[in-house]
Amino acid sequence: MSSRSSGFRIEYFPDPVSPQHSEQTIVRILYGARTEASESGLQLGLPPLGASALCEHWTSDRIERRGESRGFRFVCFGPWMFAYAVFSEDSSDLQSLTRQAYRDLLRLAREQGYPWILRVWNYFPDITGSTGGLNRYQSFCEGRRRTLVEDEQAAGLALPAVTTTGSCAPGFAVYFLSGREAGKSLENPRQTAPSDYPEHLGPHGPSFCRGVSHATDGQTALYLSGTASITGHETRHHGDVAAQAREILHNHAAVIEQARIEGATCPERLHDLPFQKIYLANPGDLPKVEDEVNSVIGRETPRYFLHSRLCRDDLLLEMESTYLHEPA
Ligand code: 3EB
Repeated sequence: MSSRSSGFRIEYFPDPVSPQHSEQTIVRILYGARTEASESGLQLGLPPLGASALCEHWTSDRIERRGESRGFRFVCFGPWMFAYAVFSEDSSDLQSLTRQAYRDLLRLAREQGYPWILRVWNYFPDITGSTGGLNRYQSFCEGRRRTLVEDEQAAGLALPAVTTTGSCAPGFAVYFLSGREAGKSLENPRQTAPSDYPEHLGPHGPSFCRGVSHATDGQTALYLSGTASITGHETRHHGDVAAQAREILHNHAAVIEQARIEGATCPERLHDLPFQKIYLANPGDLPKVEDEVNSVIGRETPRYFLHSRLCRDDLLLEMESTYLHEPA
């Protein structure tokens, strides 16, 4: 009997139980003090709360090739590709850097045969810092939009599920999962589609969607974007971190419901999400968030707290999750 799985897995290990790099390793992502990409994996300057480091380990029995191209390291496994890079801001402003990084990302994905960008994570420091007219998050959004929406090579691509938060160390980190086959972009009826955000939030709405469902080759996935306490386009529950956490879980439930309506394989309930990755602006808020999460979804779901900065000063936390399912 083979226990080989047809898809890929994501597991988390608190320090010091870091797993070794193996033939099945797609990537090891280490959350800690610095942001750096190397052959052995990706380090992100997002300090975990309650541990000195946290290792996220992606594995698959189907790794076919590994390579380096266009500034990214990539791994192809079955119908998926994972790639990561860290870019220095030394010689370019954030908007130009983002625009170029996304061009390279799209080219890489297309050249390798995995053109459908499903899920992207972006981290850079000082996310609400000023650059003159726009703040850094808005500059990032403009650079990303120039490529993802305005470039000819992006024509016809659906928007990915995304997390973009502020890190605590220099370096612009981007990692993503793309596919040979398209996913389905999902919105949340409780929230304005990001691309339709009003102009006071930035010259154009950010280029992402609330979630992506993807079914391919024996594995179905639901990727939930970084989700904040926003309904419509407005931040809710100013200064109340517990209420923000509750609103976020409500938003997750709404995206899951939307995925179900659109025919995707979904977790039955919020409790069935395998983990919650929680980006927290103020480390001191951890006990309150922990209590609130317990009261909404119970204690079972593993949760990983990362110290981060968020793209609006009034957002106290964001939460994301990924649901992977292989039919028996
Ligand atoms: C929001 O809902 C909160 O610009 O890539 C969440 C997920 C947020 C992704 C992005 C921003 C992004 O508007 C912020």
